[in-house]
Amino acid sequence: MPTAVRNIVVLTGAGISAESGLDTFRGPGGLWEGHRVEDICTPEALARNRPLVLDFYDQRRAALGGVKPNAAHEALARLDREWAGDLLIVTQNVDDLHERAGAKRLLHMHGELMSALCEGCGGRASFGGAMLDGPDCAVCGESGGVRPDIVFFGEMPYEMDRIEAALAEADLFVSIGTSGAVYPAAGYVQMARHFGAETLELNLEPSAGSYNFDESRMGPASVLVPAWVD
Ligand code: BJW
Repeated sequence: MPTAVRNIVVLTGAGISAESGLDTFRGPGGLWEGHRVEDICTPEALARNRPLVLDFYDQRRAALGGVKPNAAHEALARLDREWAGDLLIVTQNVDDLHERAGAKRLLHMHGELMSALCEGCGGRASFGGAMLDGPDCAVCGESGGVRPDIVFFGEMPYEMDRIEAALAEADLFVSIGTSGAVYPAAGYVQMARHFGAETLELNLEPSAGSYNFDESRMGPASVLVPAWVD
């Protein structure tokens, strides 16, 4: 790590959880194989076929019980514990592997599988069951309007102000395991550069925006992330 670095923003995507056994979204064997994204991951799809969407996320929530954090999540948790400067880990992932590894300075910009969102009151509450069973909102008590706390296409990601403030102060921006196909996260490398940060990509293969990074290292996250952190 260069000595001038004090404030770090880390962006993670599905690739960091791939070696834990969770499928990525794009490419062969991706999560949406067999599902068209527009059938699952939009507010319109939820309105059109609520049971299909609830079942898709119920299955993914259940699958979390069978996986565990890998060396890349653990290395970032170690960085979180030991880094004296500012650090923000922004994950696009809806799994809970960063927090299970022990990361604290973390936010989930695309929501969380283990959380429920009430369409009535807007309340968010941790949730570990099956939504197809028809849960009540833990905040307002109403039934029928609880949905996965997931940011669908066309919806505003969480904590945009906090992320952009951290990017404006960052000395180093590191992107791990993301294809750079989905905005606004795909634009963070340019934003960080604009504010003067160095930029580093750690990914299995060059992402869509690879040319925006000062440095790109290619390989599995379980190898590259510990090598970068330690
Ligand atoms: C490894 C590895 C290993 C594998 N080690 N690496 C036209 C132009 C620009 C934007 C738009 C547009 N039309 C519409 C938009 C906006 C839209 C968008 O970006 N669409 C694109 C498809 C073009 N975005 C939105 O709608 C967002 N909201 C929004 O924009 O609000 C308005 C706004 C306005 C102004 C400012 C700010 C906001 C919302 C996006 C919501 C995304 N939701 C999802 C689903 C989450 C729930 C779920 O899990 O089901 O989030 S989509 C899906 O993609 C998921 C992911 O978080 C996201 C990113 O995917 P990710 O993580 O990059 O995974 P992959 O599979 O793509 O890549 C994995 C990578 O890992 C690969 O590169 C592999 O090589 C690598 N890898 N194994 C290291 N072992």
